[in-house]
Amino acid sequence: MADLPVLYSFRRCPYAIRARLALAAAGLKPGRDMELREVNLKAKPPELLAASAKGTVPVLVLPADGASVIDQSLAVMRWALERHDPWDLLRREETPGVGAQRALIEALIASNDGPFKHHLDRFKYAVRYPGTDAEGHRSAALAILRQWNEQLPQLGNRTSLAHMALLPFLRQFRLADPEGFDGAPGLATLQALLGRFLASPEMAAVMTPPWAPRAAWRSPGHLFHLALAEEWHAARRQGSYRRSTRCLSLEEVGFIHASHADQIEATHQRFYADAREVLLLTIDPARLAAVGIAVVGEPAGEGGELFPHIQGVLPLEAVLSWEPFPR
Ligand SMILES: N[C@@H](CCC(=O)N[C@@H](CS)C(=O)NCC(=O)O)C(=O)O
Repeated sequence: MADLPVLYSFRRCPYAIRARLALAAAGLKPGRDMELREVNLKAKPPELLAASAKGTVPVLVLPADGASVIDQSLAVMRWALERHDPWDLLRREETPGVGAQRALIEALIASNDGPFKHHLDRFKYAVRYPGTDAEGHRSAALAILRQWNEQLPQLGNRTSLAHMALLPFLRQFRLADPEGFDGAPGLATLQALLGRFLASPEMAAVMTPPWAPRAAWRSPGHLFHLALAEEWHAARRQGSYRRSTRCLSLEEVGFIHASHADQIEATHQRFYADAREVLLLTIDPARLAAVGIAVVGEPAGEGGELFPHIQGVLPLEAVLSWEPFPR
């Protein structure tokens, strides 16, 4: 897949959903037309950060195009639809009144990405905004939705860029309080539209593999360590992790065993297959280097394959995330 575009995505992110909807509408397929890398936002791959330092998804890297990078969801949508737009989502066909439709599409997207998103975040994630008036933000969001309820029908019965750009955010709003949304007065058109969108094959397609793999892509730029869950949780309480591998400590071995992305499964099979609760730790080698801990590639096992060996105590802050393994 060396020369294919790479899409960094996150299954539930509304920005990534809208990008995937447009890419799919343009007839593109993961595996065939692009490599899709599902991102764990707690352990962002260094390749993503090298392409776009702001570290948000979606990001589309176009290797055939001098490795140019598109790191805004709307720009990814337009890139896809400018290639192929079978439903005229961009409203490029010159039909009567289409100029007004294009202007309305822009206005709706600006309303979503600006004020609606602002109120959505403060209503849905109120705990992240201490002292916020969640109910006030919900009311403000509902006032915007009542405008959309009148405006979206002006785009006719056909789906447009605005539908794809807005509905993933409306989905999020509804998820925060489904009964509240479904029962809100003055939103009948929007409620029906969202219902159809959520049940649509287009939406189902981009929420399941291959558009939305359940497992995050494992970067060759990260290191991985399999740990017994109880030992990792004890380490978190104590402040540092000092196990080398199963049944052996750092003090006994002299280093901590680790794996590259493509070595995890075999390591698990060899040493942890019968263990009850195993966690896969994702480690940032840059954070090890920052505190002076070296990683040395050394041969292990019969084949002499090189494995990364961590030369010291594993600091908790170098562990970006942990998850049950196997999933
Ligand atoms: N303006 C960007 C916003 C994308 C964005 O904020 N995505 C969120 C996920 S929904 C993200 O990646 N956040 C980074 C993080 O959580 O660390 C776009 O349209 O692509």
